[in-house]
Amino acid sequence: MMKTLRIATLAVLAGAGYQLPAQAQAPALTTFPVGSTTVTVSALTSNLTTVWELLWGPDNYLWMSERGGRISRVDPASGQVLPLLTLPDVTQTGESGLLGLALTAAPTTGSYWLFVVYNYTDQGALKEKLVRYTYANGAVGSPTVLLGNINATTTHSGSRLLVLADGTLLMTTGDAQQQPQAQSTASLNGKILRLNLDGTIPTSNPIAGSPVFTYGHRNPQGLVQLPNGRIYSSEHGPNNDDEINRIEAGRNYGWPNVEGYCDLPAEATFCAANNVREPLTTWTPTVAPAGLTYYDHPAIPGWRGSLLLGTLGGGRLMQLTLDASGLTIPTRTNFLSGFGRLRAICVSPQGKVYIGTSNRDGRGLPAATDDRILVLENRAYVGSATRAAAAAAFELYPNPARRQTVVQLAAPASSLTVRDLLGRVVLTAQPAGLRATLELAGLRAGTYFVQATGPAGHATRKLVVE
Ligand SMILES: [Ca+2]
Ligand SMILES: [Ca+2]
Repeated sequence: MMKTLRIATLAVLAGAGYQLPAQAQAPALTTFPVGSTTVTVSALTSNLTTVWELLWGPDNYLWMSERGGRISRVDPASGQVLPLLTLPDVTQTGESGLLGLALTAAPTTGSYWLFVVYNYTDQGALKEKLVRYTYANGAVGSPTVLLGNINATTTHSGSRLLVLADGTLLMTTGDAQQQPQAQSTASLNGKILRLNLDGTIPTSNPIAGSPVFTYGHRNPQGLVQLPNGRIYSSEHGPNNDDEINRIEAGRNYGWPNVEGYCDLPAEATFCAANNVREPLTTWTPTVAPAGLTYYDHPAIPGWRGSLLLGTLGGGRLMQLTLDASGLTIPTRTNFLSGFGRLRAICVSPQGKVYIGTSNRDGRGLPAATDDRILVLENRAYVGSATRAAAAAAFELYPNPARRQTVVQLAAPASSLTVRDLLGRVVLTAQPAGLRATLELAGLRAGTYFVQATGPAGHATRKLVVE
Protein backbone atom coordinates (compact mmCIF):
# COMPACT_ATOMS: atom_id res chain seq x y z
CA MET A 1 0.00 0.00 0.00
CA MET A 2 2.73 2.41 0.99
CA LYS A 3 4.63 1.54 -2.16
CA THR A 4 1.66 2.33 -4.40
CA LEU A 5 1.09 5.66 -2.73
CA ARG A 6 4.72 6.61 -3.05
CA ILE A 7 4.76 5.85 -6.77
CA ALA A 8 1.59 7.85 -7.27
CA THR A 9 3.11 10.81 -5.46
CA LEU A 10 6.23 10.66 -7.60
CA ALA A 11 4.13 10.54 -10.76
CA VAL A 12 2.25 13.66 -9.73
CA LEU A 13 5.47 15.49 -8.99
CA ALA A 14 6.92 14.43 -12.34
CA GLY A 15 3.81 15.52 -14.13
CA ALA A 16 3.99 18.91 -12.49
CA GLY A 17 7.46 19.40 -13.90
CA TYR A 18 9.41 18.74 -10.75
CA GLN A 19 12.54 16.72 -10.71
CA LEU A 20 12.13 13.39 -8.98
CA PRO A 21 13.74 13.18 -5.54
CA ALA A 22 17.40 12.28 -5.53
CA GLN A 23 17.88 8.60 -6.17
CA ALA A 24 19.45 6.23 -3.71
CA GLN A 25 23.23 6.34 -3.87
CA ALA A 26 24.74 3.95 -6.36
CA PRO A 27 26.48 0.98 -4.71
CA ALA A 28 30.13 1.53 -3.93
CA LEU A 29 32.44 -0.50 -6.16
CA THR A 30 35.44 0.38 -4.05
CA THR A 31 36.79 3.10 -1.80
CA PHE A 32 40.25 4.53 -1.31
CA PRO A 33 41.80 7.18 0.94
CA VAL A 34 43.10 10.56 -0.17
CA GLY A 35 44.74 11.78 3.01
CA SER A 36 42.00 11.61 5.63
CA THR A 37 39.23 11.64 3.00
CA THR A 38 37.49 8.46 1.88
CA VAL A 39 36.75 8.55 -1.85
CA THR A 40 33.92 6.28 -2.98
CA VAL A 41 33.85 4.90 -6.50
CA SER A 42 30.57 3.93 -8.14
CA ALA A 43 29.32 3.42 -11.69
CA LEU A 44 27.05 6.16 -13.03
CA THR A 45 26.41 4.49 -16.39
CA SER A 46 27.32 1.13 -17.93
CA ASN A 47 27.21 -0.54 -21.35
CA LEU A 48 28.89 2.30 -23.23
CA THR A 49 31.42 1.86 -26.02
CA THR A 50 34.81 3.57 -25.73
CA VAL A 51 34.06 6.77 -23.90
CA TRP A 52 36.44 9.31 -25.42
CA GLU A 53 35.38 12.63 -23.94
CA LEU A 54 33.47 13.78 -20.86
CA LEU A 55 32.61 17.41 -20.15
CA TRP A 56 30.46 19.05 -17.51
CA GLY A 57 27.98 21.07 -19.56
CA PRO A 58 26.30 24.40 -18.85
CA ASP A 59 23.00 22.48 -18.54
CA ASN A 60 24.47 20.55 -15.59
CA TYR A 61 24.56 17.33 -17.59
CA LEU A 62 27.68 15.42 -18.58
CA TRP A 63 28.42 15.58 -22.29
CA MET A 64 30.03 12.46 -23.70
CA SER A 65 31.56 11.30 -26.95
CA GLU A 66 31.93 7.62 -27.80
CA ARG A 67 34.51 6.82 -30.43
CA GLY A 68 32.05 5.17 -32.79
CA GLY A 69 30.36 8.54 -33.41
CA ARG A 70 27.67 9.03 -30.77
CA ILE A 71 27.40 12.24 -28.74
CA SER A 72 25.14 12.11 -25.69
CA ARG A 73 24.14 14.02 -22.62
CA VAL A 74 24.26 11.93 -19.44
CA ASP A 75 22.13 12.76 -16.42
CA PRO A 76 24.58 12.90 -13.49
CA ALA A 77 21.74 12.13 -11.04
CA SER A 78 20.33 9.01 -12.70
CA GLY A 79 23.00 7.99 -15.20
CA GLN A 80 20.44 8.04 -17.98
CA VAL A 81 22.05 8.48 -21.41
CA LEU A 82 20.27 10.96 -23.67
CA PRO A 83 21.67 10.56 -27.18
CA LEU A 84 21.98 13.89 -28.95
CA LEU A 85 23.61 13.13 -32.25
CA THR A 86 25.28 10.28 -34.08
CA LEU A 87 27.71 11.67 -36.64
CA PRO A 88 27.02 9.99 -39.98
CA ASP A 89 30.52 10.20 -41.46
CA VAL A 90 32.83 9.06 -38.66
CA THR A 91 35.40 6.45 -39.63
CA GLN A 92 36.33 4.43 -36.57
CA THR A 93 39.48 2.43 -37.13
CA GLY A 94 42.39 1.64 -34.80
CA GLU A 95 42.72 4.64 -32.46
CA SER A 96 40.74 6.91 -34.77
CA GLY A 97 37.07 7.87 -34.79
CA LEU A 98 35.06 10.46 -32.88
CA LEU A 99 37.48 12.04 -30.42
CA GLY A 100 37.27 15.29 -28.41
CA LEU A 101 34.43 17.69 -27.66
CA ALA A 102 34.29 21.27 -26.41
CA LEU A 103 31.28 23.36 -25.49
CA THR A 104 30.99 27.09 -25.01
CA ALA A 105 28.39 29.84 -25.07
CA ALA A 106 27.50 31.13 -28.55
CA PRO A 107 26.79 34.80 -29.22
CA THR A 108 23.00 34.16 -29.22
CA THR A 109 21.62 34.01 -25.67
CA GLY A 110 20.79 30.47 -24.54
CA SER A 111 22.63 29.00 -27.51
CA TYR A 112 25.84 26.99 -27.33
CA TRP A 113 28.56 25.93 -29.71
CA LEU A 114 29.60 22.29 -29.65
CA PHE A 115 32.99 21.60 -31.19
CA VAL A 116 33.77 18.05 -32.28
CA VAL A 117 36.86 16.49 -33.81
CA TYR A 118 36.76 13.20 -35.70
CA ASN A 119 38.21 11.03 -38.43
CA TYR A 120 36.42 10.57 -41.74
CA THR A 121 37.20 9.11 -45.14
CA ASP A 122 37.71 11.27 -48.22
CA GLN A 123 38.34 9.54 -51.54
CA GLY A 124 39.65 6.48 -49.76
CA ALA A 125 42.01 8.40 -47.46
CA LEU A 126 41.55 8.76 -43.72
CA LYS A 127 41.37 12.40 -42.64
CA GLU A 128 40.50 14.43 -39.56
CA LYS A 129 38.31 17.47 -39.18
CA LEU A 130 37.08 19.97 -36.62
CA VAL A 131 33.37 20.76 -36.88
CA ARG A 132 31.28 23.28 -34.96
CA TYR A 133 27.61 22.60 -34.22
CA THR A 134 25.03 24.90 -32.66
CA TYR A 135 23.12 23.61 -29.61
CA ALA A 136 19.88 25.49 -28.96
CA ASN A 137 16.48 24.50 -27.63
CA GLY A 138 17.71 21.00 -26.86
CA ALA A 139 18.82 20.20 -30.41
CA VAL A 140 22.10 20.15 -32.31
CA GLY A 141 22.37 21.52 -35.83
CA SER A 142 24.16 23.79 -38.30
CA PRO A 143 27.44 21.86 -38.68
CA THR A 144 30.28 24.06 -39.93
CA VAL A 145 33.68 22.59 -40.78
CA LEU A 146 36.28 24.87 -39.17
CA LEU A 147 39.31 22.84 -40.17
CA GLY A 148 39.37 19.76 -42.38
CA ASN A 149 41.47 17.57 -44.64
CA ILE A 150 44.02 16.98 -41.87
CA ASN A 151 46.17 13.92 -42.54
CA ALA A 152 45.31 10.92 -40.41
CA THR A 153 45.90 7.21 -40.11
CA THR A 154 44.64 4.48 -37.82
CA THR A 155 46.85 5.71 -34.99
CA HIS A 156 48.24 9.00 -33.60
CA SER A 157 45.15 11.10 -34.31
CA GLY A 158 45.13 13.15 -31.10
CA SER A 159 42.70 14.91 -30.44
CA ARG A 160 41.51 16.93 -27.50
CA LEU A 161 39.70 20.25 -27.78
CA LEU A 162 39.70 23.03 -25.20
CA VAL A 163 38.15 26.48 -25.19
CA LEU A 164 40.57 28.80 -23.40
CA ALA A 165 39.64 31.63 -21.07
CA ASP A 166 40.57 34.09 -23.82
CA GLY A 167 37.80 32.67 -26.02
CA THR A 168 40.04 30.83 -28.47
CA LEU A 169 40.00 27.08 -29.15
CA LEU A 170 42.92 24.67 -28.85
CA MET A 171 43.02 21.38 -30.76
CA THR A 172 45.73 18.74 -30.41
CA THR A 173 46.78 16.70 -33.43
CA GLY A 174 48.91 13.57 -33.61
CA ASP A 175 51.75 13.04 -36.04
CA ALA A 176 49.63 10.50 -38.01
CA GLN A 177 52.80 8.35 -38.12
CA GLN A 178 54.49 10.94 -40.35
CA GLN A 179 57.05 11.89 -37.75
CA PRO A 180 58.96 14.67 -39.53
CA GLN A 181 55.68 16.57 -40.01
CA ALA A 182 55.67 17.30 -36.26
CA GLN A 183 58.68 19.61 -36.78
CA SER A 184 57.21 21.35 -39.83
CA THR A 185 55.13 24.39 -38.95
CA ALA A 186 53.63 24.12 -42.45
CA SER A 187 51.91 20.85 -41.44
CA LEU A 188 48.87 20.54 -39.17
CA ASN A 189 50.10 17.21 -37.75
CA GLY A 190 51.96 16.84 -34.46
CA LYS A 191 50.70 20.21 -33.24
CA ILE A 192 48.56 22.08 -30.81
CA LEU A 193 46.50 24.40 -32.99
CA ARG A 194 44.74 27.60 -31.88
CA LEU A 195 41.72 29.04 -33.67
CA ASN A 196 39.08 31.64 -33.08
CA LEU A 197 35.65 30.09 -32.51
CA ASP A 198 34.67 30.92 -36.11
CA GLY A 199 37.68 29.01 -37.42
CA THR A 200 39.76 32.08 -38.28
CA ILE A 201 43.31 32.42 -37.03
CA PRO A 202 43.89 34.63 -33.99
CA THR A 203 46.13 37.58 -34.75
CA SER A 204 47.93 36.80 -31.48
CA ASN A 205 49.10 33.37 -32.68
CA PRO A 206 52.89 32.93 -32.55
CA ILE A 207 53.21 32.41 -36.33
CA ALA A 208 51.31 35.04 -38.31
CA GLY A 209 48.52 33.51 -40.36
CA SER A 210 49.08 30.00 -38.99
CA PRO A 211 46.91 27.99 -36.58
CA VAL A 212 50.08 26.40 -35.14
CA PHE A 213 50.35 27.28 -31.45
CA THR A 214 53.01 24.69 -30.48
CA TYR A 215 54.80 21.98 -32.46
CA GLY A 216 56.97 18.89 -32.10
CA HIS A 217 54.21 16.74 -30.59
CA ARG A 218 53.76 12.99 -31.11
CA ASN A 219 50.21 12.29 -29.92
CA PRO A 220 48.82 14.60 -27.23
CA GLN A 221 45.49 13.39 -25.79
CA GLY A 222 45.03 15.44 -22.65
CA LEU A 223 44.61 19.22 -22.38
CA VAL A 224 43.61 21.52 -19.52
CA GLN A 225 43.83 25.19 -18.59
CA LEU A 226 44.10 26.19 -14.93
CA PRO A 227 42.30 29.19 -13.44
CA ASN A 228 45.67 31.00 -13.44
CA GLY A 229 45.79 30.62 -17.23
CA ARG A 230 48.52 27.98 -17.41
CA ILE A 231 47.95 25.22 -19.97
CA TYR A 232 49.07 21.60 -19.59
CA SER A 233 48.95 18.63 -21.95
CA SER A 234 49.58 14.91 -21.70
CA GLU A 235 51.34 13.19 -24.59
CA HIS A 236 51.91 9.57 -25.54
CA GLY A 237 55.56 8.67 -26.03
CA PRO A 238 56.83 5.74 -28.15
CA ASN A 239 57.96 2.80 -26.01
CA ASN A 240 59.42 5.27 -23.53
CA ASP A 241 58.94 8.82 -22.33
CA ASP A 242 55.27 9.59 -22.00
CA GLU A 243 55.12 13.28 -21.13
CA ILE A 244 53.28 16.02 -19.28
CA ASN A 245 54.03 19.38 -20.89
CA ARG A 246 53.39 22.96 -19.95
CA ILE A 247 52.10 24.50 -23.18
CA GLU A 248 53.66 27.84 -24.11
CA ALA A 249 52.92 29.68 -27.35
CA GLY A 250 55.41 29.10 -30.12
CA ARG A 251 57.49 26.45 -28.37
CA ASN A 252 58.89 23.29 -29.91
CA TYR A 253 58.23 20.14 -27.87
CA GLY A 254 60.92 18.12 -29.61
CA TRP A 255 59.31 15.13 -31.32
CA PRO A 256 60.61 13.18 -33.20
CA ASN A 257 64.14 14.46 -32.54
CA VAL A 258 63.70 14.44 -28.77
CA GLU A 259 61.99 11.85 -26.61
CA GLY A 260 61.23 13.10 -23.10
CA TYR A 261 64.01 15.24 -21.64
CA CYS A 262 66.91 16.69 -23.63
CA ASP A 263 69.21 14.17 -21.97
CA LEU A 264 71.03 12.42 -24.83
CA PRO A 265 73.92 14.30 -26.49
CA ALA A 266 72.11 14.57 -29.85
CA GLU A 267 68.93 15.71 -28.06
CA ALA A 268 70.80 18.35 -26.07
CA THR A 269 72.25 19.77 -29.30
CA PHE A 270 68.84 19.77 -31.00
CA CYS A 271 67.10 21.31 -27.98
CA ALA A 272 69.62 24.14 -27.69
CA ALA A 273 69.29 24.95 -31.39
CA ASN A 274 65.48 24.75 -31.53
CA ASN A 275 64.15 26.32 -28.34
CA VAL A 276 62.74 22.97 -27.20
CA ARG A 277 60.51 22.95 -24.15
CA GLU A 278 61.26 19.91 -21.99
CA PRO A 279 58.41 17.99 -20.35
CA LEU A 280 57.63 18.50 -16.65
CA THR A 281 57.61 14.77 -16.04
CA THR A 282 57.99 11.57 -18.06
CA TRP A 283 57.18 7.88 -17.70
CA THR A 284 59.37 4.98 -18.83
CA PRO A 285 57.97 2.35 -19.07
CA THR A 286 54.99 4.10 -20.53
CA VAL A 287 51.54 4.43 -18.96
CA ALA A 288 49.64 5.90 -21.96
CA PRO A 289 48.48 9.19 -20.41
CA ALA A 290 45.11 10.40 -21.69
CA GLY A 291 42.45 12.68 -20.14
CA LEU A 292 43.83 15.50 -17.99
CA THR A 293 41.90 17.76 -15.64
CA TYR A 294 42.51 20.09 -12.69
CA TYR A 295 41.04 19.53 -9.24
CA ASP A 296 40.54 22.44 -6.85
CA HIS A 297 37.40 21.66 -4.86
CA PRO A 298 37.16 21.42 -1.04
CA ALA A 299 35.33 18.07 -1.27
CA ILE A 300 38.63 16.17 -1.60
CA PRO A 301 41.19 18.46 0.09
CA GLY A 302 44.13 16.16 -0.65
CA TRP A 303 43.67 16.68 -4.39
CA ARG A 304 43.33 20.47 -4.32
CA GLY A 305 45.61 22.32 -6.68
CA SER A 306 46.61 19.15 -8.56
CA LEU A 307 46.34 17.80 -12.05
CA LEU A 308 44.40 14.52 -12.33
CA LEU A 309 45.36 12.22 -15.19
CA GLY A 310 43.67 9.10 -16.54
CA THR A 311 45.97 6.49 -18.03
CA LEU A 312 45.13 3.84 -20.59
CA GLY A 313 48.01 1.38 -20.32
CA GLY A 314 48.44 1.84 -16.60
CA GLY A 315 44.71 1.91 -15.90
CA ARG A 316 45.35 4.37 -13.09
CA LEU A 317 44.13 7.72 -11.97
CA MET A 318 47.18 9.80 -11.14
CA GLN A 319 47.44 12.89 -9.00
CA LEU A 320 50.20 15.20 -10.21
CA THR A 321 50.96 17.97 -7.75
CA LEU A 322 52.25 21.32 -9.02
CA ASP A 323 54.62 23.72 -7.30
CA ALA A 324 53.96 27.46 -7.18
CA SER A 325 55.83 28.07 -10.43
CA GLY A 326 53.71 25.50 -12.23
CA LEU A 327 56.92 24.24 -13.81
CA THR A 328 57.58 21.31 -11.52
CA ILE A 329 55.54 18.24 -10.58
CA PRO A 330 56.93 17.37 -7.16
CA THR A 331 54.85 14.20 -6.65
CA ARG A 332 52.95 11.65 -8.71
CA THR A 333 50.53 9.43 -6.83
CA ASN A 334 48.55 6.51 -8.25
CA PHE A 335 44.92 5.86 -7.34
CA LEU A 336 42.36 3.41 -8.60
CA SER A 337 43.02 0.14 -10.36
CA GLY A 338 40.92 -2.68 -11.66
CA PHE A 339 38.69 -0.62 -13.97
CA GLY A 340 40.85 -0.99 -17.05
CA ARG A 341 41.70 1.79 -19.46
CA LEU A 342 40.87 5.28 -18.18
CA ARG A 343 40.56 7.83 -20.99
CA ALA A 344 38.07 10.62 -20.27
CA ILE A 345 37.94 12.73 -17.10
CA CYS A 346 36.15 15.79 -15.80
CA VAL A 347 35.23 17.43 -12.48
CA SER A 348 31.74 18.63 -11.59
CA PRO A 349 30.97 21.89 -9.76
CA GLN A 350 30.26 19.67 -6.72
CA GLY A 351 33.81 18.33 -6.72
CA LYS A 352 32.95 14.87 -8.04
CA VAL A 353 35.35 13.33 -10.55
CA TYR A 354 33.84 11.52 -13.55
CA ILE A 355 35.99 9.05 -15.47
CA GLY A 356 35.08 7.33 -18.75
CA THR A 357 36.60 3.90 -19.41
CA SER A 358 37.90 2.78 -22.79
CA ASN A 359 37.94 -1.00 -22.51
CA ARG A 360 36.13 -1.62 -25.80
CA ASP A 361 38.68 0.32 -27.86
CA GLY A 362 40.37 -2.85 -29.15
CA ARG A 363 43.17 -2.82 -26.59
CA GLY A 364 41.32 -3.61 -23.40
CA LEU A 365 39.82 -6.60 -21.65
CA PRO A 366 36.23 -5.41 -21.29
CA ALA A 367 34.08 -6.53 -18.39
CA ALA A 368 30.46 -7.36 -19.15
CA THR A 369 29.31 -3.89 -18.05
CA ASP A 370 32.00 -1.92 -19.92
CA ASP A 371 32.39 0.73 -20.89
CA ARG A 372 31.38 2.78 -17.89
CA ILE A 373 31.37 6.23 -16.43
CA LEU A 374 32.76 6.05 -12.90
CA VAL A 375 32.03 8.62 -10.22
CA LEU A 376 34.64 9.37 -7.56
CA GLU A 377 33.28 11.37 -4.66
CA ASN A 378 33.60 12.18 -0.99
CA ARG A 379 30.16 11.14 0.21
CA ALA A 380 30.74 12.69 3.63
CA TYR A 381 31.35 16.15 2.19
CA VAL A 382 28.89 18.86 3.11
CA GLY A 383 29.33 22.38 1.78
CA SER A 384 30.25 24.98 4.34
CA ALA A 385 27.24 26.38 6.18
CA THR A 386 29.11 29.38 7.44
CA ARG A 387 28.12 32.76 6.18
CA ALA A 388 30.78 34.07 3.82
CA ALA A 389 31.97 37.60 4.46
CA ALA A 390 31.43 39.57 1.28
CA ALA A 391 31.00 43.17 0.31
CA ALA A 392 28.43 42.25 -2.31
CA ALA A 393 24.85 43.45 -2.39
CA PHE A 394 23.73 40.10 -1.00
CA GLU A 395 25.10 36.90 0.38
CA LEU A 396 24.11 33.28 -0.09
CA TYR A 397 24.65 30.61 2.52
CA PRO A 398 25.16 27.79 2.52
CA ASN A 399 26.79 27.79 -0.90
CA PRO A 400 27.23 25.08 -2.13
CA ALA A 401 23.78 24.17 -0.87
CA ARG A 402 21.57 21.12 -0.91
CA ARG A 403 17.94 21.70 0.10
CA GLN A 404 17.88 25.40 0.85
CA THR A 405 19.99 28.49 0.70
CA VAL A 406 19.48 31.74 2.56
CA VAL A 407 19.66 35.04 0.71
CA GLN A 408 20.79 37.84 3.00
CA LEU A 409 20.22 41.18 1.31
CA ALA A 410 22.11 44.38 2.07
CA ALA A 411 19.25 46.46 0.66
CA PRO A 412 15.59 45.72 -0.14
CA ALA A 413 14.96 43.76 -3.32
CA SER A 414 11.70 43.27 -5.14
CA SER A 415 12.54 39.89 -6.63
CA LEU A 416 15.02 37.05 -6.63
CA THR A 417 15.57 35.04 -9.80
CA VAL A 418 17.56 31.83 -10.14
CA ARG A 419 18.77 30.91 -13.62
CA ASP A 420 20.72 27.98 -14.99
CA LEU A 421 23.74 28.53 -17.20
CA LEU A 422 21.54 28.49 -20.29
CA GLY A 423 19.79 31.57 -18.88
CA ARG A 424 16.52 29.77 -18.13
CA VAL A 425 14.62 30.87 -15.04
CA VAL A 426 14.31 27.89 -12.69
CA LEU A 427 13.11 29.62 -9.51
CA THR A 428 11.78 33.00 -8.44
CA ALA A 429 10.97 34.48 -5.04
CA GLN A 430 9.77 37.76 -3.56
CA PRO A 431 11.69 38.50 -0.37
CA ALA A 432 9.55 39.91 2.43
CA GLY A 433 12.48 41.62 4.14
CA LEU A 434 16.23 41.50 3.92
CA ARG A 435 16.27 37.75 4.19
CA ALA A 436 14.72 35.00 2.09
CA THR A 437 15.06 31.25 1.92
CA LEU A 438 15.24 29.59 -1.50
CA GLU A 439 13.92 26.03 -1.65
CA LEU A 440 16.28 24.12 -3.94
CA ALA A 441 14.83 20.60 -3.78
CA GLY A 442 13.41 20.84 -7.30
CA LEU A 443 16.72 21.82 -8.89
CA ARG A 444 19.29 19.59 -10.53
CA ALA A 445 22.72 19.52 -8.92
CA GLY A 446 24.96 22.01 -10.67
CA THR A 447 25.75 25.67 -11.11
CA TYR A 448 23.19 28.49 -11.10
CA PHE A 449 23.09 32.25 -10.85
CA VAL A 450 20.93 34.07 -8.33
CA GLN A 451 19.93 37.60 -9.27
CA ALA A 452 18.46 40.11 -6.84
CA THR A 453 16.57 43.00 -8.40
CA GLY A 454 15.87 46.11 -6.37
CA PRO A 455 15.47 49.88 -6.74
CA ALA A 456 19.24 50.23 -7.01
CA GLY A 457 19.56 47.68 -9.84
CA HIS A 458 20.67 44.06 -10.18
CA ALA A 459 23.22 41.98 -8.34
CA THR A 460 24.15 38.41 -9.24
CA ARG A 461 25.92 35.63 -7.39
CA LYS A 462 26.87 32.12 -8.35
CA LEU A 463 25.16 29.28 -6.49
CA VAL A 464 26.23 25.65 -6.56
CA VAL A 465 23.50 23.12 -5.78
CA GLU A 466 24.62 19.69 -4.61
CA1 LIG B 1 58.38 16.22 -26.01
CA1 LIG C 1 65.38 12.09 -24.01
